[in-house]
Amino acid sequence: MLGKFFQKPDKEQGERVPPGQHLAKGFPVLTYGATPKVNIEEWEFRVWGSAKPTVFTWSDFMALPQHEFTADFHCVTRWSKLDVKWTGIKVTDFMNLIEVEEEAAHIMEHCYGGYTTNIAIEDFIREENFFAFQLFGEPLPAEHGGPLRLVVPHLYAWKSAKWINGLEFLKKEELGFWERNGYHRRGEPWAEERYSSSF
Ligand SMILES: Nc1nc2c(c(=O)[nH]1)N[C@H]1C(S)=C(S)[C@@H](COP(=O)(O)O)O[C@H]1N2
Ligand SMILES: [Mo]
Repeated sequence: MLGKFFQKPDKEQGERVPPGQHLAKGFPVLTYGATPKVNIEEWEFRVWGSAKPTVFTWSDFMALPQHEFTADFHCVTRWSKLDVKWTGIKVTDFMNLIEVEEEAAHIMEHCYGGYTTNIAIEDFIREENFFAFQLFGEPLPAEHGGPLRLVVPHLYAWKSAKWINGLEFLKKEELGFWERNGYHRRGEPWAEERYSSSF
């Protein structure tokens, strides 16, 4: 295995690779099911649940400030990729557009294709989280989540929903697709929160 699919990190990089992870060669694609094809004219993003129901278009998103982000990416299947370069919109800038009820404590991320993953609001509204629409200066390829995906660098990458199209605000935590199938509810890579202890 080592050699063909993984690179040995140098010392400085090694300190950035969480326990039990190896550096991937290239940027693997990890999708459960088919890659949805979404065109930007029909693309919509919805907010509902414990928040004022609102629908956003592609141009609503593109009107927000755009930034470049460099982030490390850790998949629970044990590969990591350091220094991924994205262009996107800060989650905190998007949050200024919506009205969330005070009792909301959790979010279900929804996607074209039906994938879901849950996240606590405090993990979602971090300054370094973003919605990405470019990868290494090119439009985000469909297999990596284009036209738009979420990136949450401090959690395992299954929380970084590809083809994201909605946020459902929840008063109580509910589990998303992988979390119902045994993955950890939070998924912090440095603590190796890989699987739920009840599995
Ligand atoms: N909609 C959707 N988002 C998803 C997934 C998926 O199957 N569907 N897989 C997750 C997992 S397990 C990982 S590791 C990353 C992989 O992102 P990549 O394919 O761009 O490397 O996307 C996450 N987001
Ligand atoms: Mo993953």
